[in-house]
Amino acid sequence: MSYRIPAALIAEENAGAAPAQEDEYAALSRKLARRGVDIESIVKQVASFAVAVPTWGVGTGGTRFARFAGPGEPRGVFDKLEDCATIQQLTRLTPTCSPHFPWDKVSDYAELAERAKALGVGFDAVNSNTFQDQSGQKLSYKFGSLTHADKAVRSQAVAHNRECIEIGEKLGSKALTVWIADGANFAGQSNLNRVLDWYLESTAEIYADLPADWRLFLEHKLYEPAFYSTVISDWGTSLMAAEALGPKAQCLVDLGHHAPNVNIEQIVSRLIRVGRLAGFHFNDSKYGDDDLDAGSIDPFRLFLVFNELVDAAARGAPGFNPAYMLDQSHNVTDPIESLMQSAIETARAYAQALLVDRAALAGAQNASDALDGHRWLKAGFLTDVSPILSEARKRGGGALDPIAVYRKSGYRTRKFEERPAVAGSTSGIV
Ligand code: RM4
Ligand code: MN
Ligand code: MN
Repeated sequence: MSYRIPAALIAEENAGAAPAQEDEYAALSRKLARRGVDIESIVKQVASFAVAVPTWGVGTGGTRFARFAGPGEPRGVFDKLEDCATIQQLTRLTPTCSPHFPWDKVSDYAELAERAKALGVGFDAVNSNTFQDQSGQKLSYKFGSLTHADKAVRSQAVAHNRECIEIGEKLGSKALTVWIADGANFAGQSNLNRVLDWYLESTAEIYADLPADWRLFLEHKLYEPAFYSTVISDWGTSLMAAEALGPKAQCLVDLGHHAPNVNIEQIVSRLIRVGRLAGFHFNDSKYGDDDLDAGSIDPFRLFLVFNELVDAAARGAPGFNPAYMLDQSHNVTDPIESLMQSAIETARAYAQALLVDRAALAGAQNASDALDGHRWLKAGFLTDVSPILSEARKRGGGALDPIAVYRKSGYRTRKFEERPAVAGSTSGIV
């Protein structure tokens, strides 16, 4: 039997932390009541918040220089599911995981779905991978996949995406996320117009195979691994493609995939406006696609994104149904700790955004009172919502302090014993 954190340990640790939690929760409750906010309604909304964990995130990540493997890393998707389940067990924020193929390929998907169910996790969007050559693959993606100059390569990439949909159906997924590395390192390497034609042609074939209740998430990225141009470089190109494909195609925003200083919350607002926001890959960044932990560099930006989301939900924006996922690479931390912390920081931004007095904010905006508008926003951002987050977790059966319980449990050491290293393990992104 593989080790799982005992419920008794969570209960015991929660009991020890309860007096401080109750005191701080009561104080915040009084503070919010003075603003006319019922803390219970915020706790309820936070309790129903969910963000998917990437299966590739529970292995230690790396850079193009090196990967420093951690102890007890998952050796395959069954181990990854266990780690995802542990994150959910302690945080109650991550009921699903987002698998990546062929990294998570198995011979029996019914068995995989059953194991996930037994562990209490479901499956979110499936991710295809045509940015690497897989062993035994006939044609190479070195010069592109869905937009390769050779039709045979494009067809092979389309077939892989179709296979991802088939697998996803067996797992209960409802969306396919497509991110391609296609692009150019040299001006003149490819025709900027023709590659987009090929992208639309290839994705139209994938789109035609989508089940009726599925969505196609198109993920843009400005650069890397292509450094002169990428085919789906920005939200404008992504939106063009989504509109050409049809209503089931939407644009996925990975927070790390933009030029420095771009106003991401405004992009989010625009995509919501046209009913094309697929959802997010949350992470944080200082320079590029750094894949750092959500909220670790610029929590204010994360808050501003959630401010747009809460505003859209409040006004009942048509077609608003974003999927939330994390997409991070953990190079210097225990990935389970990073993912727990990131899920909590994402929920924190949501709770802070819920606290913004929208009527007062609109009043300031309508009166052209710039500073007051900013102050109403900041009032949400500057509220320490930690007692709300802890309360929602505790009520859901999670831990008041997930990282403390995780460390105390010795989970990582147990997994180190249970998971002897296998040669050629592919955990993490390098
Ligand atoms: C890419 C992109 C994709 C992710 C891969 C691993 O930069 O963010 O979403 O699947 O990395
Ligand atoms: Mn991503
Ligand atoms: Mn990325």
